[in-house]
Amino acid sequence: MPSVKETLRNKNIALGGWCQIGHPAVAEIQAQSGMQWLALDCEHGEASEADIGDFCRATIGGGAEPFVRVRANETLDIRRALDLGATGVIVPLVNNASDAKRAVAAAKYPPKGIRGFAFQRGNCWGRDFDAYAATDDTRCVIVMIESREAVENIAAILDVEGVDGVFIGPYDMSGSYGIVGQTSSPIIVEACAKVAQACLKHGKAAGQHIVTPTPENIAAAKRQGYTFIALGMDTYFLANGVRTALEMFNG
Ligand code: 3PY
Ligand code: MG
Repeated sequence: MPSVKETLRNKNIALGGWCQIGHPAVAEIQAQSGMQWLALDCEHGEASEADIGDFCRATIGGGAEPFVRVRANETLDIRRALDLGATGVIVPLVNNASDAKRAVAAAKYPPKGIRGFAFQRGNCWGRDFDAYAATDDTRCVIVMIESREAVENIAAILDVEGVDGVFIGPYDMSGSYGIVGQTSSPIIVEACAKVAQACLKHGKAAGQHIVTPTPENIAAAKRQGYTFIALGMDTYFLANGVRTALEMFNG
């Protein structure tokens, strides 16, 4: 199977899963079920930095690529996620080109960036040091567009070299437009369409999280040209499965 990076470069859909529960079994199950990539949510989930290594082991063991949504656009959060074996980072709250440059710099080795060299899990604890250091470009930097400011600056953000694509955060975006939680309001729909169109124009991947998948929202995401798609979420699948079984039981 091509890597996520190659899939996105070829303008194909890279379908992934979302892990808010830190336990590696949750990643293993989603990976074994056929997801191409999984993201460990260190911003809003239960996972912490100490969970990243085992998340990467379980995800790769299950046949998927490990991504980390880092806690914040902080150099060390991005460096640690990659060092622990993530092949991509999803960076929250990128509002302008300078935020995007900061995220890319953290993810790239000099001279392109400021990532520190070391023996670490990502390079098999040093065994593959040279090969790993020479392949920065195989790893993804996805920036989150989740504010009005980011929508207004979308062209400048996409112009930043090293940004592979964007991932829309509809909830934060709704908050920044003063309509908290109204993610299907025409204002947010229009903002998302603007972002998706800008991605198509710049040849970069447009991403979104279909938190509660339905035939309609899946069809809409495909139609609108999104290629970096997270489908569902561990917590949602679990709660939904429990509710469905209870309904079946209770008639
Ligand atoms: C948001 O909607 O703001 C998110 O970050 C979703 O993951
Ligand atoms: Mg958010």
